[in-house]
Amino acid sequence: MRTAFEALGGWGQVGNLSAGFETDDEHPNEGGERPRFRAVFISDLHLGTAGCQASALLEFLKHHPSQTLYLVGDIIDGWQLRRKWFWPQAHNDVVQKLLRRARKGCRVVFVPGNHDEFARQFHGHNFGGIEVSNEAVHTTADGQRLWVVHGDHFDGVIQCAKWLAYVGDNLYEFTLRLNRHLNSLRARMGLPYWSLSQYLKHKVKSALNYVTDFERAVAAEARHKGYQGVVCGHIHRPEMRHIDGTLYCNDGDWVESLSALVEHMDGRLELVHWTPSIAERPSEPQLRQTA
Ligand SMILES: [Mn+2]
Repeated sequence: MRTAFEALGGWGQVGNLSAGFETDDEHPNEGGERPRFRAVFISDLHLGTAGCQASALLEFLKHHPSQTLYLVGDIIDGWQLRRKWFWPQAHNDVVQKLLRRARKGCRVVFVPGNHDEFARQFHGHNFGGIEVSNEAVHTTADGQRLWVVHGDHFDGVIQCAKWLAYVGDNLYEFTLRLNRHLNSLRARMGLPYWSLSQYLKHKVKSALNYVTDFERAVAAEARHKGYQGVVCGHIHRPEMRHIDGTLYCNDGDWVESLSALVEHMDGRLELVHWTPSIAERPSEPQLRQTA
């Protein structure tokens, strides 16, 4: 029979005693450090869909303990879950990890997006230490005030939301494959060659225009509201740059880009692209959900 000491991992307990923040229960010797970042911003996890890279996210969170964690929308994909229930263990682990983080003293702020808009009615409430707020303001160590918002409200402002279907290289590759099948079928039916990829290239171009328009619109609104910058998500396009003097940050997503925005202790902002360890990588790229 295993002793209680063995069951708790033996030597790992010592690490537990000294750890203040964000001790990882499974790996007590790994994550038991004080927060190394002032703030971490993540969005577009799309938990509840097959595209969500939950284990990579868990790894990332373990390596990025922070004082504040912003969940910038589309965390749980209510749209997909309503259609088809999909909830593997790893998705549970993410939710548990977030709750545990809040319990260990990290301020966790959830800014709902369009896929989890059901949470918007809980604005101002607190669930297990997680604050729900439809928008937030983050002040960096060097005094910059950043507006934190998911970004879907700008869909209505911008013409042509056709980009929705065209974001993501995997989808593009899939379309090229489809193109081959389609044209062999057309050939058998005696129809001339028709290039789906040409058609798509035109569409991708308008998708890129959409991205630029989105970025400009969000930055302009942040400026209009008197903020020095903005942190958003929604379009699954990680980015950090100044647009007409306003800092535009998009923390990306955990479906495609595996990216986050972090604020170092000195107020420096950085876009982090997470590379999952070999063991965590999915064997084959899948068709992923977008925005
Ligand atoms: Mn969204």
